[in-house]
Amino acid sequence: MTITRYIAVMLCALAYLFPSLVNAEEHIVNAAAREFKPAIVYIQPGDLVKFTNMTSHNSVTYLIPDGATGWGEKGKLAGSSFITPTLNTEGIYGYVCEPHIGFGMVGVVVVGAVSADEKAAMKERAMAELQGPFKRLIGKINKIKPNK
Ligand SMILES: [Cu+2]
Repeated sequence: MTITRYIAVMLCALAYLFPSLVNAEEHIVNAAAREFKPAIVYIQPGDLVKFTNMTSHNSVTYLIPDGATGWGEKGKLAGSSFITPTLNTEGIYGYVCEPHIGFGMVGVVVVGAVSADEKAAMKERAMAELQGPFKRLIGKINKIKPNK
């Protein structure tokens, strides 16, 4: 077996064993003047989100599903663009732009399938845990369309 063929076979095996490495999709959210566009994105487990135009903004999760890992660093601007880690845990992720939270610059990422009950549970958590302008995330959670 030539080395080229060996490498080709190994790559096919890797793609078969770890489909998320191959199929991971990058979803773009643009930071407009005072809002994220789109403010609600639906992605698949293993995908990630890239925030663009972030020079004067940040993106920090304030609500994440149980067992999930969020993103962003509190109190710090994101730089020109910012890419989340691979999002593997299904559920609703609520994030805010801290400098513009007063303008309602918040968004949600829905990973995988979310039921109406899960949406309601996350809304309840948001109402219990979030303070002041951070409660603006509740409005975005309200607009999520359950998909299971
Ligand atoms: Cu902002």
